[in-house]
Amino acid sequence: MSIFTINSFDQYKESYTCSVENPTLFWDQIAQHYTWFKPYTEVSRFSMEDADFSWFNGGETNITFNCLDRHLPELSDKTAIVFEPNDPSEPHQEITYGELAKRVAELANVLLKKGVGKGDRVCIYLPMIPELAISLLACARIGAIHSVVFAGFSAGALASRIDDCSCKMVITSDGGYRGNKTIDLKAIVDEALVQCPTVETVLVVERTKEQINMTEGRDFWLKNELSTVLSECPAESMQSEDPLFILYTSGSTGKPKGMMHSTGGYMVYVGYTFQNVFQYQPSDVFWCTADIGWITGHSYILYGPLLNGATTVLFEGIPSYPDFGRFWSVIEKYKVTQFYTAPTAIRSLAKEPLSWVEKHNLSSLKIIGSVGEPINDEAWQWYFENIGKSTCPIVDTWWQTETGGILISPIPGITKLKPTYATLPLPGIQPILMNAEKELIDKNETDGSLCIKFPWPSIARTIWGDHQRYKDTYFTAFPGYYFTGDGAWRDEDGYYRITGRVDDVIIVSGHNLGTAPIEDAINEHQFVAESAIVGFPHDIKGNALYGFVTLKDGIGDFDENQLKKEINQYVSDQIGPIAKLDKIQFTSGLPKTRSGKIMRRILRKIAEGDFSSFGDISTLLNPEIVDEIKNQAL
Ligand code: 7RM
Repeated sequence: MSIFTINSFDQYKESYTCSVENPTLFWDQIAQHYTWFKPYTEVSRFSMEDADFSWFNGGETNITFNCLDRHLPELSDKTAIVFEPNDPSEPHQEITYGELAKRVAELANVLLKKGVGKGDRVCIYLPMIPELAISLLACARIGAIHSVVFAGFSAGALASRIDDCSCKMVITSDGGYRGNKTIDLKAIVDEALVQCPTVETVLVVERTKEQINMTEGRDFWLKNELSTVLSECPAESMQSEDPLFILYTSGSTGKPKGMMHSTGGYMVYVGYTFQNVFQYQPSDVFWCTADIGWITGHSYILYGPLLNGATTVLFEGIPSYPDFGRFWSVIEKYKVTQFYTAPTAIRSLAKEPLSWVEKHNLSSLKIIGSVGEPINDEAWQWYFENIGKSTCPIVDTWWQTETGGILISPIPGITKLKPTYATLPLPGIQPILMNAEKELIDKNETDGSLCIKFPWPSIARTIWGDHQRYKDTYFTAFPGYYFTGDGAWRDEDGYYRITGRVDDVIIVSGHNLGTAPIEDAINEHQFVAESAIVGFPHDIKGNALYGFVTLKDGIGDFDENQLKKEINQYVSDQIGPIAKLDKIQFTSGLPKTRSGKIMRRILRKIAEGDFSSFGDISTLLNPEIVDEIKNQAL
């Protein structure tokens, strides 16, 4: 049997051992699963010191051939994409593999006609509509490099991303829907383009039919252009190392980093991990609730599912519209079998009455997943019991924009689960923990900085235009290893639990405290919805802990001081008295990035009493909360 699909724990161990002892053999076998126009002559070549990686050298392929053509004609009538619009009363769409192939070819021909070719950068700034998926694939079809910018970013954030990689074209829409709001995307693009001299053409998808400005000679309605082209477009033969896309990720400091991924390695790794982490079967309906504007959407809404001939749900809306039952109603509507979302969404829905869940039939679900942040125990249990009905395994998948695909995750039904643990590395992934002295820690039951010892096919190749920064950020802190920036705990079985970003570790009286376990303890309290811990300077302890806590809806009157005491009791019981909070501030929300991660750096400044400047908050979803928190700071 093919080793591509992991069917048992023994097979997992066998694959894992092979991947470590003979990575060339292992990845060669996995890569054989795909269609190569020209076979590769070398599996990989790399230097950790120079942050230089290449995979499947000499090989030529096209990821869209592997996503589309390879499945035709058998799957031409199978649904590739189910589009669920923001407004549930608007008809949904089911796009078959045959139709998707045609629409991708047509858009690819429009790109070619407008002078976009291999290696050119195309910025995609679209809501979660089918044209978004089609745009990425159309770029890949002709070898253009896509750079998707989440359609919630401001004109300034968009302009800097367009400029950084000098895009020749922007694909956008008149507007977009999100809950009961409409966003004037084209107006934002117009504002951004004042600062973007490299953009020659703007293609505009019609979505909201709102009045917009069209600049003569630059802006074109996509539907008019599509009527002028052929429905066939051969897949460009790409070198394995040719860039596939750039995706910007904002660190806590400095300008966003344009992480660049290349064709062959990304394809091989993402298809392999989709198959195994979600134990994909041909009749499944897979739903990842991320936006394609994030790496999770690139890898597990679009490329991973299509590489496996799967049906993938593309959801335009938000979890709270028209009501808090939306996710559960979509699962019921399409009989979703794998559901993949983020802890922030789980916590926000767990705050609401359970009746929203109970109204819907979720019996189609087989596997449920989590990604983006550590999932605390409270949220894990809620998700497991109420959504997974205590039968669906939870895959807590740890990975990054930089890693291209999932690195640490259970294989559902195969790896024994442990709540809040991402568990074990996937085949090909060699995690290690490093201590403060930069030594490798061999033993279990220890925490440290999480690094990866050996490259895997979908590791980012560079930061666009700044290889030095790539090296400095990921390959210098621990020479010879890839440094993830995350801290982790490894238990007695070798399972990994991600404890948060190491920048967020707080040293209290000489003890290193990760944020995740403390927040986990606080969230156990029945009144608490979410929490975030930061440190602030303290004369005696060096640092003390400051907690920002949001409460569940509808808890009525309560005694604040009593509740603070109870919260500290939970922390003391679970972590120890050392982790008790000096200050607890109740707030109606936490500052979050648009991808749902808590922006602790803002909270840290507030806790330190420094309200002068919060740096770049353009990626913040709810900037209004910053003032509220600041005004009520303790
Ligand atoms: C996929 C994604 C990456 C950072 C990463 C972690 C955190 C992601 C988990 C997680 C704990 C998880 N890419 N993170 N997944 N922490 N458990 N399962 O999120 O580039 O946007 O973020 O997200 O800190 O370094 S990302």
